Amino acid sequence: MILYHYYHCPFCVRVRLALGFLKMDYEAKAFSYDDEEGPVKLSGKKMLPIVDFGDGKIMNESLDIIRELDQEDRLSCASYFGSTEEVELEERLSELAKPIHNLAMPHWIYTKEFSPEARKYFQQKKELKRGPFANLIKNKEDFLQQLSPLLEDLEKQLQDEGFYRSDSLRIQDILLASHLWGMYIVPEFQFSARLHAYLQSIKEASNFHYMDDLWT
Ligand SMILES: N[C@@H](CCC(=O)N[C@@H](CS)C(=O)NCC(=O)O)C(=O)O
Repeated sequence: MILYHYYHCPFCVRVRLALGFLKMDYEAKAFSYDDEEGPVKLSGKKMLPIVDFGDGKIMNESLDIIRELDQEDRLSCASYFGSTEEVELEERLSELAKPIHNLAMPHWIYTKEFSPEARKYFQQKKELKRGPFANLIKNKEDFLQQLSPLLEDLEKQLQDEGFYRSDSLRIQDILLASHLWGMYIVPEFQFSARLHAYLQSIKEASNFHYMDDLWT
């Protein structure tokens, strides 16, 4: 099985967390963000993650991939997909994603993942929707203020020394952690001790190393 991914991409991180938690063997191949041809050749569109299952099946869409991977329901996908909790969590994720992406994007492009060409490509594409990255940085306090109550509320949903409304790690935790992870890269931000402990416990259970292999 081969996972094609971008390091920073929360949807790709979802799949990496799931693969790690499920202890599945796979090869990870990162695309440069400005490589249009590579993803299109594999799946017909420039969108990652893509998983090549090795039996002729090639899939896009992080949630479809995770459902396919979690055949034994170790992430409790069966009770999550199609439930009111899915609707509620999707709403929470999209609220979180707005400030997180505005805060993280200008910093993602200076991680080792991005060549100068990939950085330019990403910035030009994202600025069409969000405006100049320089303004995102200038307005960072606003985004931090938007994020703060969302994180406070999220923290209230975590069980003592446990996970999101549960004692055990479930798909919900993978979806939350993959979006929150981007904030580790924002210099002006610090997670609360509880949220940091939550994310680290997911990292440990999923043997997740965000960008480690970029340095080997
Ligand atoms: N619904 C998709 C979303 C995936 C997605 O948005 N991927 C972004 C990276 S975070 C992408 O590949 N964008 C390519 C581009 O905009 O050039 C999923 O859940 O897998």
